[in-house]
Amino acid sequence: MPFHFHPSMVEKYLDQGFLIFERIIPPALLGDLRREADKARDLAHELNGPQTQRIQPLEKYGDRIDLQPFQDYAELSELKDAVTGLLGPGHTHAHLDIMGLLVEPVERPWHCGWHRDGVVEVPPEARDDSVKSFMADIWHDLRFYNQVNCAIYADSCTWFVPGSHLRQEDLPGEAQSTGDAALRHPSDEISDEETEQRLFEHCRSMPGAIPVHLGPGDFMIYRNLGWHTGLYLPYQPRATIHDIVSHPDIEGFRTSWRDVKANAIRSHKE
Ligand SMILES: O=C(O)CCC(=O)C(=O)O
Ligand SMILES: [Fe+2]
Repeated sequence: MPFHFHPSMVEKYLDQGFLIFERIIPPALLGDLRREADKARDLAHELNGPQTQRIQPLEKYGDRIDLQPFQDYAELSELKDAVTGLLGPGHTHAHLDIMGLLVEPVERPWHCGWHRDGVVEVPPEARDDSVKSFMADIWHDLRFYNQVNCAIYADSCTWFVPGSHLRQEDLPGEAQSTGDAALRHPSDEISDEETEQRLFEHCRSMPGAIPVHLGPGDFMIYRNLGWHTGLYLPYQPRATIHDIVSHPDIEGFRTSWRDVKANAIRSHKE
C-alpha cells in the first residue's frame, strides 16, 4: 500500500529518533528522479574523483542535470502533508540550495565515522560549557536538526542508535570516529574484503546501533543529534536525496551557533 500518515508516527519519531515514510515517492516520479540521479552520480565522480560520496547542492549543477524531478519532489503534496502531520505547519522538507545526493564511491569502501551532527565540527575535547548550554537550549526543539535521506535506489548504508537523540550526554562506547583515517581512507595494503569487514565491525561496535533499510522511494527523517553513521560500498549503487527538514523561524540560528563553535575551538587551541 502506498504511504499513509498515521498520528502514531509522531510518538514513534520522538521515541526512536528516526522514522520512515515508506513508498511515499510515487513510481513515476521515482523513475524521473532515477534518470537525473544517474547523471548526477557520474558527475560527482567526474568532478570530485572516484571516492566522492556526495554531490551538493544540486542547484549548482542545473546546467548538467534537469532539476525538474527534484522540484517535483519538493512540491509533492504527500510529503508536505506527512511532514506537517509529523512536525506541524511551516516545516519544509526540500531545498534545492541545500539538497544533495549521497552516492557510492567507485573504488574503495568508505565509512564516514560515528557522530552526532550539530556538535560534530567541534572536537569532543573542545566542547566547553558554552557549547553544551547552547545545544541544551535547542536539543529538544523539533525545528532543529531533522535530517532527510530519501532513497532513489534501495539503501542500507545508514546506521542509527535509536533513542540516543534524547540525551546530550554520551554513554560508554559512544565515541565520535569521524577523525579516524582508516575509515575514510582505507589503506591500500588491506584488501577490500578485509576493509569491508572491519567497517561493518565498526558499525556493529556501537552499543544499540541498527542498520536502517530503505526501499526505493522511502523517505527517512532522523534527529541527527542522535548517533549515526554511513557505510558506503562501491558495488551498491546509491542515489539518496540528502536534505534537512527546516523551519523559517530558525534562520538566525546558524550565525549564532557558528560564533559559539568558533569561540570554543579558539579557546581550546589557546
Ligand atoms: O550516509 C549517511 O546515511 C549518513 C550521512 C551523514 O551522517 C552526514 O552527512 O552527516
Ligand atoms: Fe550525519
